[in-house]
Amino acid sequence: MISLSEGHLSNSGDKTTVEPNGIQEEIITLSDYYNDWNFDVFSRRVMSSQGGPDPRVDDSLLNGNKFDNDIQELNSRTKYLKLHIINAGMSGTQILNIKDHKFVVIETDGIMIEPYVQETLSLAVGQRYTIIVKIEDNEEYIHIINGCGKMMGYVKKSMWFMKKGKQLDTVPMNSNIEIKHLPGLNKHERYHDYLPHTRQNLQYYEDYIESITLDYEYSRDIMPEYGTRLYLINGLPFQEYVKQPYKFTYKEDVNECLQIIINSIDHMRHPWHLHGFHFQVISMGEGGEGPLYLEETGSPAYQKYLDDVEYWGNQEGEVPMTRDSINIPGNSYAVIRFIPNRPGKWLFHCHVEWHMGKGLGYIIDVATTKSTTTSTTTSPTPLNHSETLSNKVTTNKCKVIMIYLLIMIAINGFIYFTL
Ligand SMILES: [Cu+2]
Repeated sequence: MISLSEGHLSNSGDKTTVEPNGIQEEIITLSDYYNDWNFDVFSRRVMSSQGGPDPRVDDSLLNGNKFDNDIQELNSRTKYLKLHIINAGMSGTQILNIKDHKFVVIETDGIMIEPYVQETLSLAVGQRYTIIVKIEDNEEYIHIINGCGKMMGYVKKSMWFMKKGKQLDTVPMNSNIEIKHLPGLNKHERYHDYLPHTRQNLQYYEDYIESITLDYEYSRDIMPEYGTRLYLINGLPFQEYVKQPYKFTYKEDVNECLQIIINSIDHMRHPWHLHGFHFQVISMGEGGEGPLYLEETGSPAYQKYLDDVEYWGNQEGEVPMTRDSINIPGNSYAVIRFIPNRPGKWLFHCHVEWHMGKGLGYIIDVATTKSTTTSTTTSPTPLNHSETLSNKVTTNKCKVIMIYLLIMIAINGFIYFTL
């Protein structure tokens, strides 16, 4: 059995050299599943007048199929299983455990990290990881346990990597495994632990030129323009930011950093994803701290933010967790920083597709300039809704559905051409 302990691999004393010819590389995609076509779920349930943001999850998929106990071959000479794991679902957080094995996480959302040992992985929608599992000489199978989050509990599945000739009926099935009791299960983002590998020459973004605050909540009432309840960011749904994005002008000779404070005025976790950039996670709550406002210096959120800023200031040469997707707890906050140096309109949104359709998205419109002239950052101002209100509800719903469809086509295209 492998004697790794949780934490950074450099601290565990295991200095094994990995031989390239002993590595078996595989992809595992995890997804929630709905019996109805997602367009129907969205238009008939989520966007109806009584529709909620979380339709019932009917099942889960591992590598695109619904089978429980699916078997893949473990090559006879495999010494290390290298798994690229992707939560490609619509909504559910995915839990993944490899029975009786600790594994080493080496990559988060495309960023190589200092090897980190753990027992159970929690993947919010959109998150990606690469892990390494050591296979002992006498091992004939690896049992992967997966829990797909749904409103009450998990859809539980297993898959197996087995050496040729080994039969499923000869292994212990452990049907009494409880996902919530898996060892080392922790849904909080490990932003102090998943440190980018120093070879990538990244630097901690200590200063920022601009800080914006996004408060998000679910509207109390049905919004007449849309005929359903929507998520609002600073009082507006995503559909309004499509028309009026936040604008940022980046000066190429200054390397300016943008800070975003995301405040959850909501009881649920939401997986936020930024297009176009990796961001550094400076600080995050664990749930219940309440929102962070830089002028409210007595709040629990501000104290945690202050502790984290001091922490990173003392970490010589270390860079905070850097990725493009994080799971923000309810009644809490996150602080991210990045260099917005690519021109374009970039989506920043909850990766639960139902929530994005219901308004939980934002757009950052980046322009770049070579000069050091004054930047023209502008916060969105409320639009003239009297004009919007006069439009027919059906017109707005059609627009929402069209935006949703375009996003789904883009995501499916990405998955199709990259996997
Ligand atoms: Cu969400």
